[in-house]
Amino acid sequence: MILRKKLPFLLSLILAFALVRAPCLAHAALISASPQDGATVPSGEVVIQLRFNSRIDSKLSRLTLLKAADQSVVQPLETSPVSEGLRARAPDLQSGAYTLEWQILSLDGHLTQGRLNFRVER
Ligand SMILES: [Cu+2]
Repeated sequence: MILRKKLPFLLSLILAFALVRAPCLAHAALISASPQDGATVPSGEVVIQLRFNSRIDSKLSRLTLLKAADQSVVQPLETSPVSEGLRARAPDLQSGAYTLEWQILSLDGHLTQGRLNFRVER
């Protein structure tokens, strides 16, 4: 009897929870990257492009290029927005192993970050 009275309340509580939680499923996850993780690309200008599963705030998102060996910053990357992603140019990459670090603010206000590794060879 008591349960029957409380049921609508419980259901609305569950629904409210689901609605609050729902946007969190939308925070940005990487869906494609160029160079891909583990790829080898020719030296010279390397165009970096990352796409995510949702729209992002490109002004508050950033890409950093590091030397894989000691994780020192190679160069700051100036990014430009592409649809649901970011693009950057690394003008003159020498042979070696690199780590690309990304930090992305999705429009739901959540920050996600990750990294990928690639090699540059002549
Ligand atoms: Cu989220």
